[in-house]
Amino acid sequence: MAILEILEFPDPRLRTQAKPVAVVDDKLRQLIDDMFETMYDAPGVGLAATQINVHQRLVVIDVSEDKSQPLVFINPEITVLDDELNEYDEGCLSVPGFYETVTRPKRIQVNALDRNGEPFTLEPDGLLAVCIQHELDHLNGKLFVDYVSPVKRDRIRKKLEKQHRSQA
Ligand code: QAP
Ligand code: CO
Repeated sequence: MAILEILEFPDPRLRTQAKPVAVVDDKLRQLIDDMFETMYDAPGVGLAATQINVHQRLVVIDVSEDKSQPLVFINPEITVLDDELNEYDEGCLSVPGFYETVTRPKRIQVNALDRNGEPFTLEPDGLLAVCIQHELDHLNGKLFVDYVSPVKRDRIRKKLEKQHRSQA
């Protein structure tokens, strides 16, 4: 097990389009375990492979309070079920310290492969539905700050760049 480095906005590698996972093998399961360890350590509720600079379509999520509901999504696909929207104050391990309201479809269906390569379907609601959409955006090089005004996004970018400079 290992804790992996999480890329932070505005790192251009976060803009990479991830490629489908071709085979679900022990090497991938090792990566999945490391992603859970990294997410729980942060602590966070969701982590996409993009955030640890692995550009494959893989997401881990656990929205439970006690690490009791680890979920793995390999090659996830989302279908929006109706027109209803939902607002949520989102954060991101790649944008530490910043939260903004994002509007997304409320009801979705998710199709993905699990850690054994078996297909499954889920109709999540609440925070899980928000989180899956947020994480799938990462696989497409998109961040929650892309949904806020350019002025706010720039303010966040400048603050994080300043922090990164003082850390260097
Ligand atoms: C994505 O985000 C998410 O700013 C997962 O300083 C979040 O785990 C989807 C975190 C909310 C939907 C709703 C953020 C940790 C964790 C921070 C996270 C921070 C430390 C974020
Ligand atoms: Co995120």
